[in-house]
Amino acid sequence: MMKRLFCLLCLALILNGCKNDNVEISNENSSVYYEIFVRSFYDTNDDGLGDLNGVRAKLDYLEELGVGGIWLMPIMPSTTYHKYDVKDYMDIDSEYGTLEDFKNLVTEAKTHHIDIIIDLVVNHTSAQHPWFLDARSHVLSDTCDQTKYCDYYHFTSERTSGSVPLGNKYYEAVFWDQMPDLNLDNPEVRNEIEKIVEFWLNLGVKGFRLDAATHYYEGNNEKNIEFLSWLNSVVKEKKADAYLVGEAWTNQQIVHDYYQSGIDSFFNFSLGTENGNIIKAIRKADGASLALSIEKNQKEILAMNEKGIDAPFLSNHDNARSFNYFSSDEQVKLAESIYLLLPGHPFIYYGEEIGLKGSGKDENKRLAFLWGEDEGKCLNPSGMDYASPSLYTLKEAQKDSNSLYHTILEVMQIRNQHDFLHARVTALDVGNSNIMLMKMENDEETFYVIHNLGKETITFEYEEFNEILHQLSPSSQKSTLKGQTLTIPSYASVVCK
Ligand SMILES: [Ca+2]
Ligand SMILES: [Ca+2]
Repeated sequence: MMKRLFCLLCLALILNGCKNDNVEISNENSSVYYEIFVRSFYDTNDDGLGDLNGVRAKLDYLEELGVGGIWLMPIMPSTTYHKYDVKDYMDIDSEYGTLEDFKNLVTEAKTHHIDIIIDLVVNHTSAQHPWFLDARSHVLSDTCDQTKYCDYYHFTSERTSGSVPLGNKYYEAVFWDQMPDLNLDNPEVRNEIEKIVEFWLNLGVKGFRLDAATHYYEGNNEKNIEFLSWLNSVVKEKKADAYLVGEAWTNQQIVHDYYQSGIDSFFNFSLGTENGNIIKAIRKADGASLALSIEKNQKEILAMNEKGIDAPFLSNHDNARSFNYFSSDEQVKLAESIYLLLPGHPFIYYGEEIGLKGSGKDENKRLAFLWGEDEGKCLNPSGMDYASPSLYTLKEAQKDSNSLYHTILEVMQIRNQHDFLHARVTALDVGNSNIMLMKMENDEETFYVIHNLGKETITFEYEEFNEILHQLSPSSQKSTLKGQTLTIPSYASVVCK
């Protein structure tokens, strides 16, 4: 009974916090994905390595957080801790569990309204993949005419940039000699990829995160777009509502071109990461320019693909943790509320909600989630050298109502009450560059998202404001609307209609 009362109290607080009584807050329409490095998330068999059953064990947690999808970093058999070198595209790495575990995860995720997308790494395989092992032995015995697998890769007689020697030949391996690049021009390779995507779609995945999309054909964007178009048709033919998000880690103009492929989303690297527009805008207190860049970006995406969807994020497994970007807690919270209240599919990187830290070596960016209890605890990747990984554990963060965790939870609850996914953005100028004001329109409603990136409270008038729907403030000072005049404290956010 006590527990029940406590829960009701929590719910009342949450609803009150959102200033929207009688609204059931659910993740059912959430368009926010949560990126998980399975190895560092939650361990269920006490070997210190997170596993698929661990992800399943935390579906309640993720549903409560308000996410609607999970991106699982590579889960297929591999030789490395990160598993971006795949040895077998149709199985689960034994460190993470079994195909049975995967099926259970997908089934249970559905009951939590959570979709699963998995990392699809087809620029290269592992050098231990049977295709490459076969090719390798035929290259070494100069009998490539007796196998089809030499043509799965790029063997050359001359050294090229990104190639490594093997016998008297070279093979393309742009990332690492243990990651040979596939020959994506070979119809047999494309046929294999088709079988792989079919295999996972049949297991119930919503779609795929496409690793290294700018490297498919090194330095050839035109061919990359052609390959992505092909992959998009292959997937959508099998599952019309599949979701595909590409990693095209390059400048924004090129990313816009990639949208021609029909791939739903590409990660917005210009916006996120340590050098991205959100961080720059907060440092310069320039919300007006940020709003303009959001509007412009969306227009350019839609010009290339009318169904294109942005995929904003702050950080991921290849970048310094976003908590490292700022000196003040208020700025971190503001960054979260800026990107989590944008159109599209925002991606939270696991641990972001507890202020997990890490920069420098890749291992440091992929540290164990800190649940604050022994149960489920994972070992950090070996080789990491980051001293103090987190401000707090989840347990501590949940107890502290001022924690980043609570800010993110609140932002997610706000987001999930509106159709942010399909909102069209117009940047509005209020004559103060600290203010980021975006008009958002979807088929059902028009609303306004306002952030104050400045250090002072700002008061301004905007004729279309009627009512504050939701607000967030890092201080005890609240935003107010009198008539059409809004007063918004430093680093606060407001959603108005
Ligand atoms: Ca384990
Ligand atoms: Ca390649």
